[in-house]
Amino acid sequence: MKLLSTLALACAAFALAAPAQAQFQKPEDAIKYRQSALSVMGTHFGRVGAMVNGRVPFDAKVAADNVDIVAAMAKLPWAGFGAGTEGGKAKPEIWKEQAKFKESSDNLQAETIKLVAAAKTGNLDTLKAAFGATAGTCKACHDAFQNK
Ligand code: ASC
Repeated sequence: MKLLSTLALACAAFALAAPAQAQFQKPEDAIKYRQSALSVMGTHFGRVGAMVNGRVPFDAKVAADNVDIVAAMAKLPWAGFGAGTEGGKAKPEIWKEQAKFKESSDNLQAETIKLVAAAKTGNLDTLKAAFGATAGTCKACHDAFQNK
């Protein structure tokens, strides 16, 4: 029993210490994971965009629910860009300019936190401004790090 719990603790410690890419069995799994998170994020950001751009009526509750998902998704893709996971639409610069890439992902996450706060106000103009700022971080990162 003591041996088992020691083993369990050792496994847990290893899992916590393991680098992010070790969470994926194959590079393709990491690529699929980051593309999936970005795709879900884009879907829900797009639903907010439709309201912000007047293509669908503004509904504050729907907007708030969607930006919550955007903010949650914004945390995820980065673990899927570990060493040896080059591919997809990712430019090699991601691995050559890691500090800049990290800064880009941090910018997005910071803006999505503001976006969540903006959606909670229920004010469309406030939401519009935060949506634009968030979209700016998407674009900046795509311009620098995504092959078209
Ligand atoms: C979106 C989406 C993106 C960003 C980007 C902003 O809705 O899917 O990748 O906005 O187009 O420029």
